[in-house]
Amino acid sequence: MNETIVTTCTRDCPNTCGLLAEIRDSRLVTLKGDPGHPITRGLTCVKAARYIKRVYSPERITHPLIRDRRSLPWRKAGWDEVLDTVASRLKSIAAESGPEAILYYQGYGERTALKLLNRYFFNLLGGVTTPAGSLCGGTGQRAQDLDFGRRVSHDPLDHANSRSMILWGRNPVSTNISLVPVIRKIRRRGGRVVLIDPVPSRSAALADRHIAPKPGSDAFLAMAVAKLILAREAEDRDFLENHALGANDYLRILARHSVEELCVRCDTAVEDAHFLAEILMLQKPTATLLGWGMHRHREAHLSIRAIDALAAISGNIGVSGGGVSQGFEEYGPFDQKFWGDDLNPRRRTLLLPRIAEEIMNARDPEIRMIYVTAANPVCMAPNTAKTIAAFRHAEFVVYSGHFLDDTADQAHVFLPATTFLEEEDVMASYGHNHVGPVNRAIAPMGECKSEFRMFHDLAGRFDFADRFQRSVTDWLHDLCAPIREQGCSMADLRKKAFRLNAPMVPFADKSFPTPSGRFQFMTEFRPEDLDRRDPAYPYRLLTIAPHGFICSERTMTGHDPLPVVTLAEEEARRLDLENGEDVVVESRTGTVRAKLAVKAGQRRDILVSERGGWLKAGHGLNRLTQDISSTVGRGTPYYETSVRVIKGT
Ligand SMILES: Nc1nc2c(c(=O)[nH]1)N[C@H]1C(S)=C(S)[C@@H](COP(=O)(O)OP(=O)(O)OC[C@H]3O[C@@H](n4cnc5c(=O)[nH]c(N)nc54)[C@H](O)[C@@H]3O)O[C@H]1N2
Ligand SMILES: Nc1nc2c(c(=O)[nH]1)N[C@H]1C(S)=C(S)[C@@H](COP(=O)(O)OP(=O)(O)OC[C@H]3O[C@@H](n4cnc5c(=O)[nH]c(N)nc54)[C@H](O)[C@@H]3O)O[C@H]1N2
Ligand code: SF4
Ligand SMILES: [Mo]
Repeated sequence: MNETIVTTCTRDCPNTCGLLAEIRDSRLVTLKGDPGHPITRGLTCVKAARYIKRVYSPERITHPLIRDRRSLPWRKAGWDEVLDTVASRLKSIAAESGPEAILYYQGYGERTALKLLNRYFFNLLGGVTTPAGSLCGGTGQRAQDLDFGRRVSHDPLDHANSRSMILWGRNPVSTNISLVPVIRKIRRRGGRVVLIDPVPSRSAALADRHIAPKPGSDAFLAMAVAKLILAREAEDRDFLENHALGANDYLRILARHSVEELCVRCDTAVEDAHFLAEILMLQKPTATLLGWGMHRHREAHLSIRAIDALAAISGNIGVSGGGVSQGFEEYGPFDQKFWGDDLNPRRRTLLLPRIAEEIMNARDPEIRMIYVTAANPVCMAPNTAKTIAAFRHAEFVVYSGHFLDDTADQAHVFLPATTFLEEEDVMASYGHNHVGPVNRAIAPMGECKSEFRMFHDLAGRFDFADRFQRSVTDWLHDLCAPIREQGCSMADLRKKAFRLNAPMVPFADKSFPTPSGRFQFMTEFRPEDLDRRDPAYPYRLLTIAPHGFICSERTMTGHDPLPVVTLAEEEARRLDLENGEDVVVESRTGTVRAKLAVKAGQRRDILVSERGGWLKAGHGLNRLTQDISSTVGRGTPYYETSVRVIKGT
């Protein structure tokens, strides 16, 4: 029998595509973009088709596993045995040491409506320790909160009104496919598109010009361009005088530096700054899209705030087709009281960017148990050696997921989770304003359970069972109350995506939820904060989004034997290294063996690689990264890591 199921991709991806899953004889045969979805418009990434292989992969774990010690091999077990074991550990540790001896670590793998209930479960348990901060976009979010009061982005549909676009550290060809046709249209209309990225990413081909500043130095470029606009008296005076706070302070900061000096500091040609200024003056409105790579620097807030300031000076705030857009709140449309955070006094949080140290240093109580869902921190958190030590410090680790990845290797129990194709749920997006249905396309593989079902069955072993054990339909009805209030019935939401009542153009009335009610310029800036260097380690390690995978969503067989690191031709020559040669990459934190790719036209001060390869497959680039926190926003400055490259042995 053939059937087509309308569903929504739940992967960690800003597109949150509407999908059509074609089922033949109960088997998933194709996954295509839904032509009826207003953002997807039938277009998805290469990873969508590949996901079918992941669902049916022979490496996928489709039955629960258990072991008494990490050194022992896994043993298959029934759900009753593993859930009994997990429940008894949760109970005994909470009774002996208090629930804060348990760390609940929820990753970025799947952020659906029902996933709110994971934390609800732990709050019913008494409230456990959770991470705070971000491995992803925390810095940018906080920086934009400071400027706008709240980070709110332009609806991607509003980019149809843009005359020009700046892709500021974003790589849509790999990470935001639905934006690609929008970008092409801007150029077809005669508008300019510029990519600003130290790396010549795949998206360079989309742009009229690729500007490659020194990593982490974008603030200087944004300031140079602002100065050029001011010099021509082309700034938006009305906005600066009537809708902004701190404009004069910011103009004074700009006055301290010349355009030439700023361009030297970001190692960009003055001509490139002129090119950007021309676009901002002559091709209004300009949409600026911030990527996530921008965040992964210690002082990233300064760059993001300088970019916001540039948009303000050039008259692009609160204007259709303009704006500085980064992303949306993927849990925003759901009723957040179901996190259950008000059930207990505030519980302990651990700083995510320094999670390993934080776990090891936690006292009263110590962290005795870690429960991981939809995450692979051993691979994806910074400083792998420390992360492994921290996981080993815990006496009991539960891992819920799909594959035996680096984090599963540190666990005592493996709970096999369904993929979104085996689930019923609702998904909102961090890349647009549509929520969509997650409809079950195929039956759960083997004995896999959705995370909701796991917590539902676990709850049955506790005295709060009746508060958790409700049907998926009832829970979704309640979780989606704010969506229903906007006029979308649950029946409609099962059929197709719904556009939330969110602004197309944020701040169109020029009022901002800041303390002053105005846009707030940054009023302090120390250039030396952005100029850190370590002469012994000359290259910034940029571990960017792979084209064919999302982060560590891979399998053992899906890896090259070694990670590939890309270096500029001139540097390879200087170091007497050849394309394809084995090399060793060293940082102050660790060492990784890799294969060298030599690239003409790449900046000389960077080493580029794809993030997410597994440690156990010989990759594990986070062995090199340092576990520090960003100055603002508790983000993780992965790209603050400097490395050197030497010949392999
Ligand atoms: N194919 C694929 N898609 C993905 C993902 C994936 O791994 N693979 N990951 C998902 C996730 S978790 C996220 S957060 C998003 C990320 O989506 P993007 O932000 O589009 O992708 P990134 O590769 O993280 O970063 C984008 C670019 O930022 C650049 N960059 C680094 N430092 C700087 C800087 O100082 N200044 C400037 N101007 N640019 C800089 C990098 O070189 C990189 O090319 O994509 C999501 N989608
Ligand atoms: N060096 C370096 N490190 C980085 C980054 C970088 O740029 N450089 N980027 C950072 C970024 S932006 C991010 S977002 C983080 C990501 O860090 P993580 O969230 O820890 O890692 P992912 O690799 O996205 O793994 C998500 C896992 O969730 C699983 N999963 C998917 N759906 C479900 C489900 O329903 N239930 C369960 N239980 N599991 C599910 C997937 O199979 C996958 O294994 O990594 C960060 N790490
Ligand atoms: S991974 Fe991203 S682009 Fe690919 S189908 Fe899913 S949401 Fe769409
Ligand atoms: Mo991310």
